[in-house]
Amino acid sequence: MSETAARSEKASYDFREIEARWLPFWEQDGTFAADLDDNTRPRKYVCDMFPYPSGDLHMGHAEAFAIGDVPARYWRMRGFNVLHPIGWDSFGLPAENAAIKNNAHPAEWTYANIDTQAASFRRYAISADWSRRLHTSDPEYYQWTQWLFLQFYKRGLAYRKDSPVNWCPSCQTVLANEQVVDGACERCKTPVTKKSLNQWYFKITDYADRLLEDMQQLEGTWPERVLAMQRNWIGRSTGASVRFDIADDAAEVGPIEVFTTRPDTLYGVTFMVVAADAPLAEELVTEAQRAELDSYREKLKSVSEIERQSADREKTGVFLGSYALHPLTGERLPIWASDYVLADYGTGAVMGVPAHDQRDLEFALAMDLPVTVVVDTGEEHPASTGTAASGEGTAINSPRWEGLPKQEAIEKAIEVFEDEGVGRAEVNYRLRDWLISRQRFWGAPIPVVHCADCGEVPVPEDQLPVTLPTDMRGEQLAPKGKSPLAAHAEWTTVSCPECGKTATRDTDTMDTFVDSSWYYLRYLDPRNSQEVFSTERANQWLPVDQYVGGVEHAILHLLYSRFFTKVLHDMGLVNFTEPFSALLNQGQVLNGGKAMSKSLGNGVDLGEQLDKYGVDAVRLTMVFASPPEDDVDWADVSPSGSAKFLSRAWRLAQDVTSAPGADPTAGAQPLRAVTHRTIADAEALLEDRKYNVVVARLMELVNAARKEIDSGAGPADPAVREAAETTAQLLSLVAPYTAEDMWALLGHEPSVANSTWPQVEQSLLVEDTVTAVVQVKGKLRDKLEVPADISAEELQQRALALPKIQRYITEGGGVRKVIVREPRLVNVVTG
Ligand code: ANZ
Ligand code: ZN
Repeated sequence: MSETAARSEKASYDFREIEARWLPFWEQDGTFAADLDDNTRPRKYVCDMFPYPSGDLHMGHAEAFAIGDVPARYWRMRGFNVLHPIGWDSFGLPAENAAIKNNAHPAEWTYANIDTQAASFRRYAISADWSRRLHTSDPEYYQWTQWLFLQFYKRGLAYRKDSPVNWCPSCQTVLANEQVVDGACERCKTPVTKKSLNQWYFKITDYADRLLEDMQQLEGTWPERVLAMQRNWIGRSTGASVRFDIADDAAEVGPIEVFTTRPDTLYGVTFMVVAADAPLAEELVTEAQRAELDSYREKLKSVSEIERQSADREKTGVFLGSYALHPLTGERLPIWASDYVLADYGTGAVMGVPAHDQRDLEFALAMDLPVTVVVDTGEEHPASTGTAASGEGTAINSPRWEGLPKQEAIEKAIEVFEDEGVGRAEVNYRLRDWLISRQRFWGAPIPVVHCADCGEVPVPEDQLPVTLPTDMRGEQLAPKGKSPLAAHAEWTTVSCPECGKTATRDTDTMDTFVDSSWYYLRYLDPRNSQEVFSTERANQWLPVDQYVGGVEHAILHLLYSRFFTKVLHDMGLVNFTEPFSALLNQGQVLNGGKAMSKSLGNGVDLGEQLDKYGVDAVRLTMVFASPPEDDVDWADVSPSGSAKFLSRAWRLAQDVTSAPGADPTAGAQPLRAVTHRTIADAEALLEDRKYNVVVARLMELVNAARKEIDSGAGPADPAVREAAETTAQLLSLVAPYTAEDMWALLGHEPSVANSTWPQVEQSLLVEDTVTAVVQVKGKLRDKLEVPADISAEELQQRALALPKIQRYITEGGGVRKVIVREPRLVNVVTG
């Protein structure tokens, strides 16, 4: 049936009617379901970072998903077999807190929110394949999260250890370093304390080097700042480790190993410092000094990690009473304990080189320790200026590498260490192992059983999933310093998989970052109950061609996903080593220059915007506002302007009177040139992800077509049809409802999303040119043909390159000034 016939001729643009017409069509048609077994077309995988079901969709989702839909729809029209799935990251604390408050089970809140978001997503008309929808809190999903844990465990990549952890006294849970912001819990803002707990870790440090090196694959397709953040987080330092024996009065302890990036400063060591909260401090302290150390350590407990690391903090410490021996001179060096040395970096001990390290200098000045200069940097004596001499220079007072410049001195020092057997070259990383256990309910239970006889026993794979109990609710989920699961005797009590005796389940659940480290693989095979995913499909479809999401995930989520992919690669499950070939970080949606927030009262409700302006106008506004990477300030944009443009575009389709298939070559050539120039430019702009410019160009095309209808050849001109069809196709990338309706009005079968991208006619692309004149000192000297839209820089460059003009310049004594009036005039002032 032709849609055109069914409608009155004078109908006006009504987004509600259009939305109601097409949403059911796409759903019934299954327009966006991917056929993964179709090997006839090249593949593209577009993945949006999946949402957390915190409530309904918000403006940030609206922006991210509008942006991610552009390449997905574009590639589809270009003939690719496009996979564009959707799912939910549905484990996590908020569900649990809501359950406690409302005397419910976390699943109730979670799945209710997912339903709400799913309805909004459908209305928002993302070209998503709903048949592969997944939720990380479904047992069908977390069974495989647990299975992956077991594989990590088998490979020695999952282990337990006691360690001081960040503890939020209010959430009653462990926090990863990155969940501690300014010394407080990221979620509830309570100051974080330290607590020693037995915790599960993933050994991501084994992959530190590969995580760094493989970034070469991402150069140019990931934002440079994200790569820089990853690099910093991994924090590779090269240097040496050096061994210091303990002086004879305490010979049964030690030696102390230190990591240093400046082995060339060894002769400048005047003291040693160990982390006050490390076991080493306790080993090294003499009886006489023990009480002092204890009281220092007590005070330290209330100091946050951030404070400890802040550079301008006053240095404090305790002399431990013992001495180390300088490995080359044998000199006795006092050993101190201080909080500026971190227990979990390097070896937790440093050699104090106050002349060349600022922190050591401050410590030496505070404790009245000697400052020995061993690199001549030309700077004044650090003890008198308070500033360490950290610049380049040559070694002095350093018998074994006297006179060598810094880099050579470093190399020589390492050689000497190796010869003397006191040290060696070493690489150190800031990256720590990934603490994955949480003492919370709403996560994937760690599939391990603890048996009095057998110890730690992994749950056999055929007993997965270890499901969460469904009969806990409300107060039963409240944090009590250990996992709420520990209180469920029936759940925790099991027979040991190895010996059959009564044993207990591990009651910790996994960090939700574990769930999100592999979901992009599960999308290929979300209902597979036999394996985690199909290797064959994964190798066909991944790496993801375009990953889209917020820069707040620039470090952890991406690092963990990269780590998972490498482990899966090593297990032989995938043949690639990076999960995401290209990454796009969309900007934030602001209102009045600030992030939207409840406390500022500047929030904008997405639902209201959609009701008022329509889905397409909101989507178009998001994409048109700025390049995708930049922020969008909702106070500065005009969704009503977008709605007007959409109605203008739509009217084109309504006005066209030529029949489908009419030959455009008979139509108005200038309009055809605009149409084809728009298509050609759009292709380049889309590859370049300048989606906002595509919209701007589309607006020009609509204007040109309107002009042709109103004051040119009129609505029967087949060139007008061509322009309107092109508009519908390009517009479908951002405003799918309007575009689909236009497509139907133009007499085509739906869906425009599956239409073939228009072919550019090269012959129509010849540029408009103009003649520019070049003057030297006001006299006409030469002319040249240039594109009408040439830039001032380009015009100047071309003019100055003319041989004639160069001659006049040389004769005139060189260029003094150039005046450019693009595209028609360049005047060179010489002398
Ligand atoms: C002596 C020295 C002399 C150092 C000098 C620097 C300059 P990055 O680059 O961050 O890896 N260090 C080592 N372990 C530490 C710890 N647990 N807590 C605090 N500081 C520690 O830093 C390595 C440098 O940081 C090491 O090199 C050590 O100080 C210090 F002119 O050793 B250096
Ligand atoms: Zn046992």
